[in-house]
Amino acid sequence: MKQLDIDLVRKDFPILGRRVHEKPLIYLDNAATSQKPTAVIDALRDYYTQSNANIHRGVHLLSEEATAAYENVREISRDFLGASESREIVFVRGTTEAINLVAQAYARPRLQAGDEILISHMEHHSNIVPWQILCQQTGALLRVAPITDEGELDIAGFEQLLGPKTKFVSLVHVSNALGTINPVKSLVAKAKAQGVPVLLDGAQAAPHIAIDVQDIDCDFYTLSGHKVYGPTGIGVLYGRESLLEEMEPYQGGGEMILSVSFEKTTYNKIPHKFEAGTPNIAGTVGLGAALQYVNLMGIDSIAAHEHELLTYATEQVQQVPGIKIIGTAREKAGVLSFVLDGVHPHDVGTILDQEGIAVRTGHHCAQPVMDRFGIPATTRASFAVYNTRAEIDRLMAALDRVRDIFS
Ligand code: 7TS
Repeated sequence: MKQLDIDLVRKDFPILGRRVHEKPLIYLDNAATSQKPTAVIDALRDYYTQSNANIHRGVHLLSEEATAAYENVREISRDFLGASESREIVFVRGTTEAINLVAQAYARPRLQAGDEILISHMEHHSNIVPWQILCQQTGALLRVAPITDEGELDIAGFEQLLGPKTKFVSLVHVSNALGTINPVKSLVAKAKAQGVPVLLDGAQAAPHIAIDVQDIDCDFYTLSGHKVYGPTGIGVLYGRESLLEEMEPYQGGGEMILSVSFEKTTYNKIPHKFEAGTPNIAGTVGLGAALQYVNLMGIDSIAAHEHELLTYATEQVQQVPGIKIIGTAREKAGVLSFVLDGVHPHDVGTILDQEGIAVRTGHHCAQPVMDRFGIPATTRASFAVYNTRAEIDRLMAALDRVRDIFS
């Protein structure tokens, strides 16, 4: 594993040079979206200045170049996720669309009233609401595995809910609100032992830890490009080949068909069957550049750096009187959520912003997590490869200022 030179890494991210309220930007809102390296920005620019064309249908050179670039990212994504076949990689808008696709195209035709879908109490809304919609459509029931006071999945509780009625399991790999890394391999094994397919929401895992879908043995896996240094509006759904083959299309339109007549339409092969219409070609090219950028640094080196930052920030925050960390799991990725006695998180966020520090405050689209801990919101600092200890020191100084103002 190589040791990263973070000063050099920071030079790859032009936005880190800007000032906010006359202070140097300290960007600690990476779980919402990460900043983009020059490699990604250049890939988008190069695509539009050199190769822009619609894909898969042109015989002209630009269309061939654009198609090759787009399909090459399928291969990069396959490799990034450890999938065996590039046709198991479906490009989508992001994790939200990926989960909705699986809920509607896989689960919906296979569920009956009384069947159960099992999720956990630490899911992002995008891994709750699509299943609630599905339950309304089918009469299936949503079951929610409990979490502990530390913010870990309660494994016994999960096992208890995993029963003969469970027809689908959908779990977050890394929690965006708590930072918890779930033991997905063993959870998948438990579900598979009962013949239940599993989707893993990898939106917060992809930027921080190595993923190998074959080793994990999940059936579906999702990521959002914009959280892993890529553009917005592009993400990946991995689906096990045999399941994708069985599934009906999600949306109809161009690209997803082989032939159309008013009497009979036949569908394209996977993965194109799930990519109706002109896709986000430029975004896909940008995603490829982002994943290659991550590969170049090494995901294990990124993880090690972020782990060190998290450990340091956790130690520092614990020394601030009146602060309580929400999410103290043994295995965590770079998320530090906390509440400060007597100060609303929005006020914390506003004062930090005045200091040039971008954090997120609120429920982080995980309201049930807030309910579980009996709080309306947290302040969340979330780390990326370009963050430094010095930035955490500035965060701590700014938190002192917050306490001075409110004392
Ligand atoms: N799942 C998890 C675990 C997430 O953190 C997010 C976004 C999503 C799904 C949805 O991803 P999208 O790209 O489709 O929007 N999380 C956050 C967040 O923590 N703050 O803003 C967005």
